Amino acid sequence: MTQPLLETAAWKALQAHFAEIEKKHLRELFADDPDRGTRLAAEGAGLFLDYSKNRVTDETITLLLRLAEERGVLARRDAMFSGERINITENRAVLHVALRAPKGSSIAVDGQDVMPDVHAVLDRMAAFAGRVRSGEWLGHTGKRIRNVVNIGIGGSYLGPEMAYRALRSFADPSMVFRFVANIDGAAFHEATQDFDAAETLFVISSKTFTTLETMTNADVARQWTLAALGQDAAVEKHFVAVSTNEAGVKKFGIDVENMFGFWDWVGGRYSMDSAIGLSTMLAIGADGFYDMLAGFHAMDTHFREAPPERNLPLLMGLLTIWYNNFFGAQTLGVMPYAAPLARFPAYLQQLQMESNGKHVDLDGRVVGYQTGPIIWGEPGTDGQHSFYQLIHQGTKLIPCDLIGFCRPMSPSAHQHDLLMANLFAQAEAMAFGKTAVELTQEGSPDFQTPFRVAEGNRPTNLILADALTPHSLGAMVALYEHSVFTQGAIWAIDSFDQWGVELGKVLAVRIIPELDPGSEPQLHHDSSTNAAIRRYRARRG
Ligand code: G6Q
Repeated sequence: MTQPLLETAAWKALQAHFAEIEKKHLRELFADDPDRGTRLAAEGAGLFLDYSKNRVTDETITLLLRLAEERGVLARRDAMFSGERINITENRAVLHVALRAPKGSSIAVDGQDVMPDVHAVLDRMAAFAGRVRSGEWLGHTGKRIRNVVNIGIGGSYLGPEMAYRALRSFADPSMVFRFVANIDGAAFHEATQDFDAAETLFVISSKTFTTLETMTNADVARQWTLAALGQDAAVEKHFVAVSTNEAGVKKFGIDVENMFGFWDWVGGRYSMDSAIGLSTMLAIGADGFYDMLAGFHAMDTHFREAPPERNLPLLMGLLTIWYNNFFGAQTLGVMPYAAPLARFPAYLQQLQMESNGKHVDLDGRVVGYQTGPIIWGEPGTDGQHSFYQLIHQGTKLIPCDLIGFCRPMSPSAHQHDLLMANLFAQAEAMAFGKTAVELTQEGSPDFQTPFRVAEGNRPTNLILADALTPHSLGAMVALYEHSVFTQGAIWAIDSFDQWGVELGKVLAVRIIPELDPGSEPQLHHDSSTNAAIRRYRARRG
């Protein structure tokens, strides 16, 4: 039995320390400690983290690191890297770190080295991607593949879509990539309406190959292809699968030669660097994909080897605990100052909320403390013109991660300076705000002053990389993966299962036949659900 979190010495010390820190303003912390802006920073895997604009002192960090030690975070990290079955509720190893370990390394699950299989799949993916990109792989009618549609949902969708958008400037511009997740037929229709089936490849991405949304969309895709190309044989040239379920793939009619596998020790939300990343590799090529894996691996190595006080994921995870459990912050904002990272907050939403949205600890006890925060965000500067108002002057504390890149993501260096000026200004405004005295000095009319006061003391992490590249994207995703890991280890929860998702997967199945127009079902739900189903049946046309 793990010691209950709230009874640990480090937790109690943090509680006492919090009572002091809570009253301190970042203005005071900076005034008393002029070096903190350079001292409270760390670097790893090409990423720079400035955490000085957090409501912490050196003592806070020492106490948080002591908490990590007392909770055995680093021992659990080592257990994960060595292939132990740390996902106890599913009795599985958690080895996404093996997906990006270089050739020649060895990582064993139950005494079996998994690395030869990992690289065998990567080699097959690279060969396939090379054939499609070069035009050697042709569609059923002999046309070159120009369009790729990834059909998958959740962990089999968010990573590939996020990565494609982020790395579009590295992608083959002669090919179009789309992503279909939603079971709403409108999603498939919208993604394919301007496509020629003869030039379109579907990548059916599903770990289980049973997920209702994905299997429904895959069937629709097959009908759409056959309606245009006429023959069953077309499936072979226009469908490939990414899955762990060989039997399911065969049953669907995809040749297992065109199936790319992965393993039960890869969680869905940790799978964008497995074969689930096939669409990413088709877009940016095998070299680009390997570069992304190298970025992931560099952060893995940093997490394993950097001393705790300079360990980026460890520090970020602990800061999340600090706000979540001591300040009572309910949410964490992630604002990438990079338009190509538009889907990064959504990606992190799943990574964090599915991993740490748990209410029971590893011993099966209901936790008596808050676990995973709500993650949300939009790219800067867009968010500044909508919800930042609440961050600056509302009543809620919202710690934010602000992410930026030193080199422009477009030919316009000037625009990039404007973007980054906004990032730096927002971090400054959130920390230091605007006092009544400053406003008066600036000529603010007295009647307006109280409304214009911005209290400040809003904490931020600044994450900077030199450029948005496959490598830095990989490092950034791994940074958040290991921060999520750190939080889960402190809370002593299983960050790698998802029983709530499994529940959702079965609920709709009972209602589907009740919506069948030809049936007269006896409804046995609650009165609200019964009424909603009846209304829908009567009005759907
Ligand atoms: C991820 C979750 C979930 C999963 C989807 C798709 O960690 O388990 O988001 O990825 O439900 O599942 P399949 O890949 O099996 O279709």
